[in-house]
Amino acid sequence: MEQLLQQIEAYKQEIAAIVPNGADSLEAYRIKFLGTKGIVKNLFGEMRNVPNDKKKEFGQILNEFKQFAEAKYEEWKQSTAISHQSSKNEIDLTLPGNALPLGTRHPISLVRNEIVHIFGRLGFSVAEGPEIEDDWHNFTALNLPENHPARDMQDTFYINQNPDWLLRTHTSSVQARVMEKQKPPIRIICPGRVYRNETISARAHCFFHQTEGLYVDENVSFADLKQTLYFFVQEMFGKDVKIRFRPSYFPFTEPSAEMDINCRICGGVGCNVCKHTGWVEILGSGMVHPKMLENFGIDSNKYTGFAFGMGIERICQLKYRINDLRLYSQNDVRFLKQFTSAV
Ligand code: 2U9
Repeated sequence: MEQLLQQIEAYKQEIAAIVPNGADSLEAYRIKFLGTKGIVKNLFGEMRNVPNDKKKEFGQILNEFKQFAEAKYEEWKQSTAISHQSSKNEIDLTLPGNALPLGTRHPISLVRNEIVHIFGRLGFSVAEGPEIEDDWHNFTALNLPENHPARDMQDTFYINQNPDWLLRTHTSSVQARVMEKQKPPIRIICPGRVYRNETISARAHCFFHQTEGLYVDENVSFADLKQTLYFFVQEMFGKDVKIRFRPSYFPFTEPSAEMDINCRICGGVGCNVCKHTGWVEILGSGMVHPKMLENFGIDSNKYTGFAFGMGIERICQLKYRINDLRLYSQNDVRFLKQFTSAV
């Protein structure tokens, strides 16, 4: 009995001296003192050698020792958990950073910005106007007579509450608003969204984007128009681009011309985009109709001007080979993330 008590005292001192130092030695401690073949279990086994009259006293001493050994185990376990937690919270500066998913600009925005940039270098500034327009700015002021097919309900979205209001069918209405307020020289481009009552398909959509341009000053000639648009396509598609003009008709310009470039998709050999002609139409243009200048109080004997209009989706199609108009508005990330640019 005396020997056992001395032994217990020695174990107690051993336990008290322990400084908790990690999960591995904690487990070794548990096995040594509290395991199924551990010291506490063995000491309880010694009960059978203790005289009956001392059994109760020895039992109490053993229980106290067991609690002492278990308390050390709990204390150790807790300090290990805390140090594990704090090491988890430390920032490891050697780890690679988390990549932030960066968005990309929409291809329509990219091409719009590029158009603005190119014409900006020629002194054109951007003018904007409302998408909900009145009949005067969208049609009447622009020489589009009462019975013009574009005014038809089939082609134009009218606003129910007021038959004079509509969703603009072109950004020419912005030019009209500028001509109303500003005297020449006028040198503007008008990029923006326009609406037409079309059934959505690969080749048609109920909204699309345009950039129109207007230059009114003294001595503006058709040669200026040609050179300006030639500069534009060279900047947009490369110096090797070829152009051709075909006579056309627009109510707001006289004479009018459509401009083609040699097909950027097939290089002129012939493909679906150029309908096997080697040429694709990219814009309409012309000298501002004198009647139009007079409509806005500009002296057509003193001033002349040129104007043009193009669909941004069309330029996008040729630049990025996008053959379905619906892709522009579906917002499929697999489509959108392919486009990157500096502007
Ligand atoms: C004013 C004076 C002149 C704008 C012009 C075009 C030719 C033209 C279309 C091409 C394809 C638009 O995207 S499209 O459908 N545009 O062909 N637009 S001249 O002329 C104007 C406009 C306003 C006051």
